[in-house]
Amino acid sequence: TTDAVWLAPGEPQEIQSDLVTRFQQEYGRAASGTWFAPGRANLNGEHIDFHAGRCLPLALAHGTYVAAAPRTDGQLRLRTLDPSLDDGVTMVAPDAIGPGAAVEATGHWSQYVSGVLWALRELGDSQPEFQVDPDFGADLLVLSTLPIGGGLSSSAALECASMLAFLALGTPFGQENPLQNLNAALTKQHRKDLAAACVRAEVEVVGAGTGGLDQSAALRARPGKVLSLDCRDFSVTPLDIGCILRGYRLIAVDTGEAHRLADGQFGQRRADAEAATALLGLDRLRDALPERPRKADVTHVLEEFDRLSEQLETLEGRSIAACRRRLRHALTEMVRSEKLHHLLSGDSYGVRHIASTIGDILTAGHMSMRDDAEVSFDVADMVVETALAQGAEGARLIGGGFGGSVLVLISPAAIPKLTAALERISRSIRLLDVAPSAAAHAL
Ligand code: GAF
Repeated sequence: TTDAVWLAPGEPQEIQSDLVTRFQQEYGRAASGTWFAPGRANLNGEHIDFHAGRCLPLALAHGTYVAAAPRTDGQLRLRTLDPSLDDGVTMVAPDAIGPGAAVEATGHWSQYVSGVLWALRELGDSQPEFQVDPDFGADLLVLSTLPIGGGLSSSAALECASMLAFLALGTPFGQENPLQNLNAALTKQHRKDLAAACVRAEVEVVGAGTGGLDQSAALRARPGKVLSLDCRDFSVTPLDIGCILRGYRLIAVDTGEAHRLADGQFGQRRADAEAATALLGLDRLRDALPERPRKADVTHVLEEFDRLSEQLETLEGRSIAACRRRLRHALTEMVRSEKLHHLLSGDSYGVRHIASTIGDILTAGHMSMRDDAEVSFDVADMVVETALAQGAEGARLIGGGFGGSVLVLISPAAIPKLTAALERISRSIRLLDVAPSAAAHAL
């Protein structure tokens, strides 16, 4: 037997120099620079960013590279080198940039890019340093080392790398801080604002119900750390995970089944949970639980839900039982996130103890994604079972679900058997080493 194949992140300098050469060939002009944004994994906190819950993402070394040069006719000229998406050059006219604009094919990848230019223009209206020249446009060439639609935030990586390119080439901020100077000039607050703008692009232009986890990870992650992201106010606490990574490895197993965030199922799950939230009389589900929630608090909220829904046939036309399951996923996921946050904030745990505790949280998260959120799928369930059978500390589906990747915490000694076993599940499986990496930057 052969082993499942590893997807390497590649050498950034080599990728950059290839991309710049391709840019010259494609557009007959030189690129002004190259920008990168990473994909992400997430230890816990799926489908709760839009409920103001806590997420614990970390940036991958894999991500999306954008080489770009400015134009003065307001147009975007775009091409991706990803074989699964490449359909030649796309031109986006100025009046096709923004919400509801007539982009030729709805859901086309170029919308993530044009949406970001629109969102930066909006941000620039209130922040003069980010004001984009009205005639600004750009040529972009895109290359990703992430599996597209692999649940590792390839969309947000594209948005965030494009955002930095537009910032660098089209704003006073970029002119004052050329090339790599941009990296040091970007404050934490800038990065927070830019992440929020990328969310607007995805929600208002692409029409996908993203909650901000992915863009925050791509723009605000720290090398060597997990980002504890409190989606009540999008504040972040970087937490050390040396305690897990000494003696263990985190691996993302891309199942090879691509998901599409803009399609209906993700939105349906979110709407079920929002209907339950509304029945509870809340704007944000996180407010149903105390600061440091426990299992008993979840039981209490579910009882309240049962009482309120007792006389109802449906909830906004939705099945009450299904809404209750979405509610239970979100609430238990919030409890797991808080537990993990406190676990990683303290230093009183032995390596083995903390690894097995975190592993248990991962696996419990998967069961909840499978049975309550109902966003898992056969291959992901098989990967989790296989990883556990091969001695992993824990494993779970990450991202929006309906395709995508499973995160596995495992000791290095167990990896060879795992990779051989995964290969028997599907030949499309790819493995990515999850090494907590840096946020989006200029190369
Ligand atoms: C997708 C969304 F874009 C995120 O905002 C988040 O909701 C995630 O699914 C699930 O946690 O990646």
